[in-house]
Amino acid sequence: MKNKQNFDEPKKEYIRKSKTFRKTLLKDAPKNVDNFLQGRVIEVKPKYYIVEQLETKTLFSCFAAGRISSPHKFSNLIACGDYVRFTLDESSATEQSGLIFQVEERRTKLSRRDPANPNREHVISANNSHLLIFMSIDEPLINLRLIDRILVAAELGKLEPIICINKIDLVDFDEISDMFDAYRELKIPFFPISVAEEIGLAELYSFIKDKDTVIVGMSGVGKSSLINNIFGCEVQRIADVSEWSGKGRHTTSIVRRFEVPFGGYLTDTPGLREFALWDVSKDELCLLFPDFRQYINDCKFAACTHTHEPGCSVKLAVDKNKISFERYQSYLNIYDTLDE
Ligand SMILES: Nc1nc2c(ncn2[C@@H]2O[C@H](COP(=O)(O)OP(=O)(O)OP(=O)(O)O)[C@@H](O)[C@H]2O)c(=O)[nH]1
Ligand SMILES: [Mg+2]
Ligand SMILES: [Zn+2]
Repeated sequence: MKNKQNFDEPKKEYIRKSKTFRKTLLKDAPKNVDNFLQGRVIEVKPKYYIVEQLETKTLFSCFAAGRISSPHKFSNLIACGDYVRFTLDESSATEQSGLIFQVEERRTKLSRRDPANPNREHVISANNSHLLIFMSIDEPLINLRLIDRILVAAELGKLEPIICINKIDLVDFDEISDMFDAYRELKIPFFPISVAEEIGLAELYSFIKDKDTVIVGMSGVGKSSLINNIFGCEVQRIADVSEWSGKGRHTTSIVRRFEVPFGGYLTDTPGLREFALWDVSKDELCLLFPDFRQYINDCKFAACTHTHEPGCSVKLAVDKNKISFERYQSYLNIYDTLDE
């Protein structure tokens, strides 16, 4: 059976209690899960999950069982995109309702430090192939620091990054296009677009066709507008730009995965308020900046942090414009926020 190796008998230490469904606390997690249904979480609601059964594509509303077997000790139990094992809930009045008992190991993930608890990981979406970093050039203003931070998260989560700059109808993009040269040099697929004016969309769509992409970005940049454009109707609510105040307005509040009409999948996510990296130390950060890698072994001090030391090859490369000044600012900015 598909993915069977991931559903061996649950190990005791990995069995965690779920917060959402304590009432059905089981004495033991089930030992034989072969008869369970296999599915993928396609939507995370505040109290339950929409799970698509793998074989039939039937949708079920599932709660987390009282105890769930999961290989992820430090993160949220269930994320959008997770492969799960579930049973039908026979006590439920509706047939399309189930209980999730197991979560499979995540192959890739978009994750950050849980804003509510610095000791925990918050996985926003799991098992996607690509990460679409979605920004607007203005309203809200482009944030290069955030792009670089999310690029590090892509590297950590084994996701292929794509960068998309929306709302180019608001500026003369040719004038400012060189501010993105560092990403072009890194060979990251780069798409300046305007959803409103339908500029650059064909190129973006042909790139994401047949891929499994999660979109991430600040609130108000136009993520849901893009999804609606793809479907040609309002599948996701969007907020009028005149209502948008720059902070605190979040139109999309749940993570939701869509099968797109031209092939492939797109996962819409709520706008980010903050994005702190999870599970990266100060000394490994430079390795997550691919444009720094060729310089880091030539520094005068073996333990160079590339922040202040004399004879630092990374700083020298910045001075000679071989490393982008903005990328280096992002490195310093992230470095400051990390634990030793
Ligand atoms: N000028 C301009 N406005 C746009 C463009 N695309 C989207 N907008 C507007 O930007 C505003 C926010 O769009 P949304 O699609 O709701 O943004 P979002 O990223 O989904 O926001 P959250 O759900 O809060 O994360 C809306 O008023 C859109 O009409 C564009 O290409 N140009
Ligand atoms: Mg949205
Ligand atoms: Zn150095």
